[in-house]
Amino acid sequence: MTVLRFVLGDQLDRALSSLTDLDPDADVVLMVEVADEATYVPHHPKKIALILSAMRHFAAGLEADGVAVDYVRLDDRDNTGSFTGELARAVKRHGPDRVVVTEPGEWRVEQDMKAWETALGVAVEIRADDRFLCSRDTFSAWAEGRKTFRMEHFYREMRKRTGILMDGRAPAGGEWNFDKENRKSLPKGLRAPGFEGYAPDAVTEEVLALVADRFADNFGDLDGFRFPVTREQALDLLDRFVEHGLARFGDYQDAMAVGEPFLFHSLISPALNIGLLRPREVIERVEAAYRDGAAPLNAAEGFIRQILGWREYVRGIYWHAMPDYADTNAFSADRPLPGFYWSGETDMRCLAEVIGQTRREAYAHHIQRLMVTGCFALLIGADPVEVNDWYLAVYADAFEWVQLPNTHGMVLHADGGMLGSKPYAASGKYIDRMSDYCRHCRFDVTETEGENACPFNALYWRFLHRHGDRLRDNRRMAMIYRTWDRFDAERRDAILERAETFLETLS
Ligand code: FAD
Ligand code: DLZ
Ligand code: SF4
Repeated sequence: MTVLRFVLGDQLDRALSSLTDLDPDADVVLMVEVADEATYVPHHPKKIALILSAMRHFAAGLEADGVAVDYVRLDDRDNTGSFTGELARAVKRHGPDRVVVTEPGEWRVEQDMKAWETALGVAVEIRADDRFLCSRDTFSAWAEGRKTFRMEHFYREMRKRTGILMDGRAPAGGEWNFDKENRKSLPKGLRAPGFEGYAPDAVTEEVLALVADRFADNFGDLDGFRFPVTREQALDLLDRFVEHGLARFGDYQDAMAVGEPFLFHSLISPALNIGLLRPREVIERVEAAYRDGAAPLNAAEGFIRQILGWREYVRGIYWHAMPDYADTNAFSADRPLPGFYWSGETDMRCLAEVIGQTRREAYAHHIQRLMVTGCFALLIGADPVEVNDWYLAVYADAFEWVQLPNTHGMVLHADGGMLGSKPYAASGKYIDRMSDYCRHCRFDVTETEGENACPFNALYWRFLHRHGDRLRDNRRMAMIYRTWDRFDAERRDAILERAETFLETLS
């Protein structure tokens, strides 16, 4: 009795639900490199290299343990280019009694998966992905009957349910959230640990050559590839973060600085999202560091909230609200994404810095994604579909279950407030407070009108003005509308004119 166990490129975990009852004497593990997955958006070459290299290392590890792996390479002659086509060929090769898979991370792939049994004439068992701490059913039960969801409520439930960072029934330290302490800008002279990374071995070198050959025209540099591609390397990255980054993670979580792409962030998201690390082990490691006195509570709580809270929350929303979620566009935004998102060529230093770093590293930290590239897209009214495709393509950790709710929900508020209570709209003042970008910019962050004024400022007021019908009644925005209303008509007109003149330069 042969079971064909189909493992996808973001499921590289030996404890995966589809592998738990693997019989090495009878079963075959199928892994396939396919063109469809490499091209459904123009992924950053480092992201493609990461996934293919990690897949090849994972397959080699299984084989070393005596498991039969049927591995199809991207350049194999008869490769059909799709999951469905490759599974069909493998079913013919092996004649399995059944196929076992773990549910995928993207809705479009799940639709294909659900059709496999009928299309291929073989039993297909789809198992839940238990790498997450909140199952899809548990999230749906929590969401049932709520019109809007709030991460903070969900997060507290998760803390209580899992016992993570709890002292009995109370949150560790007496508070659920230490965010107020986590908004410091970077003091002069403080050095970040940097990211040394992992030198490519022969397997990765072969993948790099393939990616250079096939995806050279995609946005992004392949040079300097150093992501972890094995579980051992990913665990080492986690160790390094806990040792060198965690203690300061809380304080400087929102800070940004010229030439400092990583600061005190963990950089574990690509490894986490493809299965090389499990969220629970990451959280437990960080909680242990706090309990041992190696990290303060604001750092440990701030970090754990990102994984136990945000990461689980956005996944829950994704599966709860798809497929309609992808079409949401509450502000009817329809401006094409400016070309400089792909070229990096702009005088706005904040955007040039974040896009340049994204091109080099396939990485930007959360505040860069949210308050620089994200906030600008929100303020100009960029088309959510184009914004979405950009984020899905350019980051090594981007998979739709996590990227789409962050883009449509957190950044663009396209979902009308399902994920968050208000849009993260901000003027240049926020970027100036949290970074040194403005000091290196040709625009003046203190000005709102005139051609040298920071574009974020006038765009911010224009955004509020245009969407007053939706946002004025929001309690959290009342104060800012009072400020706008206090401006005299002449000033309001001058600001709106500055915004329109700037927008004309984008087309
Ligand atoms: P750290 O700052 O060290 O945080 C630790 C971990 O917390 C991350 O590795 C990640 O797993 C988790 N995390 C933090 N914030 C979030 C969040 N908002 N949602 C989900 N998980 C979170 N994250 C992705 O993993 N993939 C994406 O495609 C993605 N797209 C994003 C798009 C936008 C517009 C925004 C605003 C955020 C997006 N994020 C995404 C969330 C966040 O920016 C990244 O998880 C983080 O920058 C990864 O870097 P890090 O591992 O150094 O994170
Ligand atoms: C992103 C990606 C890429 C670039 N290539 C592959 C691949 O060749 N084979 C594979 O199994 N997975 C790949 N992936 C990850 C898939 O896109 C991901 O598994 C689905 O989107 C489901 O989350
Ligand atoms: Fe960005 Fe404005 Fe600051 Fe320039 S002045 S870096 S455009 S926020």
